[in-house]
Amino acid sequence: MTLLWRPVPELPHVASGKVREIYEIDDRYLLFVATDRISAYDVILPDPIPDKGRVLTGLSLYFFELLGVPNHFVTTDLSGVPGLDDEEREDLRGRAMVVRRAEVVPMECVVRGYLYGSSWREYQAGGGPTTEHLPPGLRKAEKLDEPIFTPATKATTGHDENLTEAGARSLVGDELYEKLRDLSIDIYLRAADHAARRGVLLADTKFEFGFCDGELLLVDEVLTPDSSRYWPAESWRPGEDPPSFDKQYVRDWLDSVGWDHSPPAPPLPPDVVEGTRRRYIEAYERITGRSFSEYTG
Ligand code: Q0N
Repeated sequence: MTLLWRPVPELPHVASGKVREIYEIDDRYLLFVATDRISAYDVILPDPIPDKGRVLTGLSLYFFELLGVPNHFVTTDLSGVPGLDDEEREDLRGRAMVVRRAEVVPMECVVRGYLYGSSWREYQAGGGPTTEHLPPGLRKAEKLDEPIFTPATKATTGHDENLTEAGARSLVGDELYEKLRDLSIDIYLRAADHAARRGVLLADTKFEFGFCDGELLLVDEVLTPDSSRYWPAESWRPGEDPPSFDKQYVRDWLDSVGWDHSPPAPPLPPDVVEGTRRRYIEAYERITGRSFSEYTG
């Protein structure tokens, strides 16, 4: 079991997320790395969750293959990536993807099948950009009759900002808006159906798209617990807060020690790290129906 906190390949760094790192291989390819960092209540916790990055990458690979939608994934074989020593290659195994470099569309393509999170907050406050087409009288976490497309802008700092339909159309143009909406909803429906058969509800998810050689590609990570809200089907009740499949365990511990959600977060005891790791692995195994130890080899 190897840990990855801050990968440091000798490659130019392109972008950082809270938990992901992107490096440049050359003018056509990037190295997309999921680290073991974890955030809770929007704060990066001081301890990594071993194998979390592999769970996320394994889920992305599973869905890229299942969906059959044109995407940026090239290979997980790092033997052709220059500038890595053997130890770095081993640390990155299973959590790094070589991807095609694309021109990323500046809009997060969010699809929601349930009314929760920022959409629920808007709805409850009397309506907002993501709820403009919803009927009145819905409860928190209620299943929507049809999934809704609720795109957001990538805020460079702080939170993403939900767009109105008109705002999204003017950002990317009507033609691309309609293509991204239809494709995002179609992917959501297929993934939600797949997860539901395995006892997991896909409450909402976020996709990113890009253009490469004139082709529209699904980029970023897909349908991971970091880009999606997964709920155990048996604990979902309309009107209540369902537990997060992956993060509830660590959130409950953070709540139990009275942390006020302002950084830094307290260090995690080893049993909380291990319990959280188990939940991520369980999410992988439940959603894919595959064994995680087979994935990691
Ligand atoms: C890219 N992001 C934003 C880190 C990742 N295939 C690609 N080609 C060119 N650029 C990108 C990709 C991809 N994927 C995407 N940055 C660069 C995604 N961030 C969000 C925060 O975490």
